[in-house]
Amino acid sequence: MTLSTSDVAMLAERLDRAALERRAIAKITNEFPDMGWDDAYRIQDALRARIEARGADCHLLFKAGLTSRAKMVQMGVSEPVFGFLKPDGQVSNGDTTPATAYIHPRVEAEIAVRLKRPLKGPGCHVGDVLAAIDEVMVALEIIDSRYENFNFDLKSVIADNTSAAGWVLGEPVRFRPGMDLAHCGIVMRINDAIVSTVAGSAVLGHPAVPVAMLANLLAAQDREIPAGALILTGGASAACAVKAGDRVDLAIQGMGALSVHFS
Ligand code: 0L1
Ligand code: MG
Repeated sequence: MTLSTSDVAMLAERLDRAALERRAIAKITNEFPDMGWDDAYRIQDALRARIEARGADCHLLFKAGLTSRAKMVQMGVSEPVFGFLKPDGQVSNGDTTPATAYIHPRVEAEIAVRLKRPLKGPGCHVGDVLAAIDEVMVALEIIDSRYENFNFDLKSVIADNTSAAGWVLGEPVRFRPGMDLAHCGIVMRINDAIVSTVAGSAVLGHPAVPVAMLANLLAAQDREIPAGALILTGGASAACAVKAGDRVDLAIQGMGALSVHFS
């Protein structure tokens, strides 16, 4: 830990303003190259506190990021990251969202899970996660790094709440024993052109893996993933840039489909 409490607050405010004003900024490690991993999550926590002070309740909304090999290669990193979703970032399935609501939006095909019981680490594993899942959903994450040209390192991106911006969910499907989240096919299309075809196993081998990792990360702060939590398990493919006029369709085998339009 190298950042003072006032630096953490200043950087959270900087990132919050950049998001509110849809303005890209330089990555924060340019100015604070020695900041630690815990500093990055301290800034993310301070950012969440600012957002919750405006009336948002984020305590059941989690996301994993950088979970697929394709995404890690795209961003030049080798580890997943974790953040939270903002309630007002949700776009209803089939709806239109203005491209101007974002700085430089990209979309990611994801599997979302909702838990029926809490998950607490350390030692949380895939079996615990599978026993705790109540529902699964097709999910599209709309990411929007607050950094110029998506140019960042892992610490900067954690502080920036892992580029979280928008999210779309399909209809919930009851999770049944034997439902195979690793081998389900995932197809994303933009304007009817297929932009990715992958399987759920692209997410760290199984989408339950990042959920277990999140529970174990939170345990270090004596926190847990509460019952009822929604978790976007991370992009199964590289992220695709979108612009006004684009329509995105996402289908996952056994889970259904969703669509969203950018105006
Ligand atoms: O959800 C994600 O995988 C995004 C993680 C942050 C990196 C990025 O902006 O692509
Ligand atoms: Mg994502």
